Amino acid sequence: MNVEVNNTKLNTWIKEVSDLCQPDSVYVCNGSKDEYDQMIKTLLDSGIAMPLDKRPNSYLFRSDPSDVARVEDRTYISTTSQDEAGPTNNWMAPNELKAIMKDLYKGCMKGRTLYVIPFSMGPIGSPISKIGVEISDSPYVVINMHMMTRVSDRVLELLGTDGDFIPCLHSIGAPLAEGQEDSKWPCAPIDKKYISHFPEENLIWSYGSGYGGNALLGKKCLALRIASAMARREGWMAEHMLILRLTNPEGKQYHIAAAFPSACGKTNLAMMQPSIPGWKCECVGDDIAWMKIGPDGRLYAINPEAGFFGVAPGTSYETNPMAMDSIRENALFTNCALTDSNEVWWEGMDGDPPAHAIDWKGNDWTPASSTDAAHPNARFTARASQCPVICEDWEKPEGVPIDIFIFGGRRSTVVPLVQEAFNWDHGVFLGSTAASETTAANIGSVGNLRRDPFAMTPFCGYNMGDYFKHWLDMGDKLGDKAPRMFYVNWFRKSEDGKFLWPGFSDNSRVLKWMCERVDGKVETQETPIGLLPKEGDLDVDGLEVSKEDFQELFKIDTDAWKTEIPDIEKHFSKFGDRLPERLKKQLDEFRKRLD
Ligand code: SAT
Ligand code: MN
Repeated sequence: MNVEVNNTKLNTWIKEVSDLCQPDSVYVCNGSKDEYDQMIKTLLDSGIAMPLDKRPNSYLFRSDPSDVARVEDRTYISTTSQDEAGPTNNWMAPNELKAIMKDLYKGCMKGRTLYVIPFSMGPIGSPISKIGVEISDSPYVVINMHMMTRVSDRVLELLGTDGDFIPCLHSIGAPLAEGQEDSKWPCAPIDKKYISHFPEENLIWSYGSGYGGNALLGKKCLALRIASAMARREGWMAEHMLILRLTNPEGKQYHIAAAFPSACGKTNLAMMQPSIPGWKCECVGDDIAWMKIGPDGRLYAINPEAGFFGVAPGTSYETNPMAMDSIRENALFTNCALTDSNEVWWEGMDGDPPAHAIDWKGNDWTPASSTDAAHPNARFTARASQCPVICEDWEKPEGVPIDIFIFGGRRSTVVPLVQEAFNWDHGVFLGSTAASETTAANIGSVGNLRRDPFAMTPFCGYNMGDYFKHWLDMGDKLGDKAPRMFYVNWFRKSEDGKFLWPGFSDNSRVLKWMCERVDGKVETQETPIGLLPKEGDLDVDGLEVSKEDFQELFKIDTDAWKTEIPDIEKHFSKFGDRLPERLKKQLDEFRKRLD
């Protein structure tokens, strides 16, 4: 071990894991630039990292084609009783799951270095932050954790001799025999991958994958699955939400937190530059919000992460210039294509596609190829501090006060551009019944409609019926200080399959209407599904959307909504008696309004 660790729990754990996994060496990370550079050098020497000529200090990585996204089917919430994990989570009893995984962990780091990565989610030392330590045998994980979390020896200092932390054990599951040549992206086959959470003891065990949320354990595993379970016990919220600050031309600030499923535009909205004059948008976070009620009774949010792990395809100067500027240097790219001039490329990037490139699998690619050059879940990693519109208060320990909650998903039909909830309970009903067409962020089929309550289906660390109850309880506590709730759908399509709404910077028009609702400046039209903007209230100055398309965007087809009812009933029935009565009442009232 390169340094002495003084924390008793950490020392014992490192020893236990070393005995089990049998690495060649143990290295304790300090988060320094030197350490980062050293890791990059090792990755360059072994040909795993590819340097990019046009982006200083930036590198491309290619994963194994079997290891390209989160694996929800292999993700477990392991609690003593299955009921505690609930119907939306895979479950196995802790003893059983641990026995299987201990077998897999046995000798799994042979030929590799065990990295100890001390990190903080949230500013180091802040009362709302949580300390985790990830043990991993992947240098790719180390450099990504450097950007996505606060890795530092100050974390170890803070832990002292007896401080507590959340242990996050990760192995790619690919031991090296003596003299065996390593592959470029070692990992275990899909049926050996396990992403396991033990929320009763705040513990994470991940095995077999090196990609994103499966391996960077501070993100979905700690900051959502484990944190959501802690939040419920302790009376706060851990949500799959971006956080942004919108400032109107008079200088009034509004803070918005929005929940959309993975790969549905959170990063784009978080960094959006308004198309309406005089309005300003700044990013606080693009994926996760931790929220607590402050001394004034309002809800305050922090972004526990330190970087972005964003979907590359579709990101361009047209759709998200601030993301493009965030990744000009010091960025990591995974599963993007590589052009002949050593530059990354992906579908939807500005300009013409390159005449020739090497695709994400390492094969020759031309625009005539029948396959994508970049994987649809190709990602960039960059520090949040590199974002030109990062909010000056993004690291404020007390967070920013939330005025507006937005829920939504990807729906090509039925759901209008925007609606406001009648009240908190109705908002919780909208959040709990949110549905979205599936994306490439998970291994599985793409484009199927699934209910994804609050965009938390893959991330809720306990019974989702109880999670709905927690939302209702938080509303009761917040009372008239509760944020207003809205539901949006940027993705409605016309019959001939084109998007009806331009989205991106024009989403500011919808946000402006929400702010005006908060200020009581505009009235609404009441419909069976919620409150819609009155004609003329949505600012469409300078926007080229035809009258017909506009009508289509806001059309409420009662028959189509009636066909949603059986699906919502089926969805709710899964939760049995854990489904709060107040949501049953909401469904009854919805049914009546549609009649
Ligand atoms: O791979 S991650 O879980 O980090 C990205 C996502 O699915 O949101
Ligand atoms: Mn996400």
